[in-house]
Amino acid sequence: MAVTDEGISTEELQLAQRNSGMPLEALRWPLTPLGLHYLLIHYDIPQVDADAWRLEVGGRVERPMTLSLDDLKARERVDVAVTMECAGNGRAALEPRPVSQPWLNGAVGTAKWTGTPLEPLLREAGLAADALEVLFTGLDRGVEGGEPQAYERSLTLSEALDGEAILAWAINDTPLPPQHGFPLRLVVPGWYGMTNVKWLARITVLDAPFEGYQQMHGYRMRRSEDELGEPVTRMVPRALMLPPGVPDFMTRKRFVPAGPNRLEGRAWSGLGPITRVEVSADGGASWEDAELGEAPGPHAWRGWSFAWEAAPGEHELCCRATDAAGNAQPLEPPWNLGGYSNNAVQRIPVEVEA
Ligand SMILES: Nc1nc2c(c(=O)[nH]1)N[C@H]1C(S)=C(S)[C@@H](COP(=O)(O)O)O[C@H]1N2
Ligand SMILES: [Mo]
Repeated sequence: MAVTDEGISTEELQLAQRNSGMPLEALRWPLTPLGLHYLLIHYDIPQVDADAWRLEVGGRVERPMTLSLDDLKARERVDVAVTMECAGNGRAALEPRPVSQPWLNGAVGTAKWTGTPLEPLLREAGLAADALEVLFTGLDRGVEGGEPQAYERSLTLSEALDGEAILAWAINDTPLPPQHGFPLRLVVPGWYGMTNVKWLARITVLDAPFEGYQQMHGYRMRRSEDELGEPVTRMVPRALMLPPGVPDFMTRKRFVPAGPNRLEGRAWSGLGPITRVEVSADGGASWEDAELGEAPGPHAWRGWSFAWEAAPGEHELCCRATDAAGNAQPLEPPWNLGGYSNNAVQRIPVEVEA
C-alpha cells in the first residue's frame, strides 16, 4: 500500500492508539481470536451496570417493550460468523489523507456472534402503519463536528426486517467484552462497521428518516463539505494477504526464502460471495488466479492460497478480489472527503533471499 511519509499529528496518533487494527498475521485464523479483532470507538467505552441495563423498544410500535439481557437470551438464538470492516479501512493511503482514524488496512476481523434475530422482535412490538426507519442508540456519548450526541444510526424498515440483523450478546462464545459493546450490540452482516451499534440502549421505530450526525454528516461519500453525498452502506470487496516470511522491524518489508512459497489470505465483500482472487508478484503488472478456500459462513471472509515460485530479488506482492456481483478492487485508491471504502489493492514489498 502506497503511503506518503507526511507527518502524523498527535491527534491522529491519539485515535490510532485507542482504535487498534487486526495484525495481518491474524489472517491465518478463520475466526479472529478475541483481542485481535479490530476496534473502533468514537467516544469513550461507557460504564454499564449489567443488572440495571434494559433494552427499550419504542417509537412507532403498538407494544413498546423493555427487555433485560435474560429476556433477550430466552428468545430465539442464532450464531453467525460475520466479517466486519470499518468503512475507514485504507484511509491512511489516500492523498491528501483525510484526518481521522488513520487506518492502513487492518480495520477488519471475523467473529462468531451469538444473539437473537431483530426481525421477530420488531414484529412482536408491532410496527405502526407509518413506520419508516429503525434507529439504534448506544449508551456512549460525545461531541463530534461540534454536535453533542449519543452514537446512533438508523436502518430503513426493509433493511431492519430482511432477517439478517441480530442483537448480539456474545462474541466467539464469550460475553461481549466492554470494548465490543457489552452487554448488547447490533450486528448487520455485510455492512460496514459503523452500522453495528454497540452498547445498545434503545431501538426506536421512526416515521421519518433519521437525520443525526452519523447518518447525514458522517459516513457519506462526498468530495466537499457542501455536498450531501451518498450514504456508505455495504462493504466493497477486498482481499488481504497474510504477510509472508519475516518482517523488518521498522519498515515491515518482508524477507522470504527463494523457491516455492505458499501465499495465503482471506477475501470478503458485502455485495456478494467472493468468486475470484488474483495475485501479482510484480506490483500489479501481471495477475494469476489464486485457489479459493472455505469461508466460516456465508457472511464471512473466504480463504485463498497461491503457489508462488519466488525468484531472488525485490518484488511487490499484491492481491485483489472480485465478487459475484462483478465488483472488483481498483489499483489506485478512490478518494473521498471522509476516506471511506478505499479498497485499493494491498501491496507488500518483499525481498527474496537467494
Ligand atoms: N455505540 C457505538 N457503536 C459503534 C461505534 C461507536 O463508536 N459507538 N463505532 C462503530 C464503528 S465506526 C465500527 S467500525 C464498529 C467497530 O466495532 P468493533 O470495535 O467491535 O470492531 O463499531 C461501530 N459501532
Ligand atoms: Mo468504523
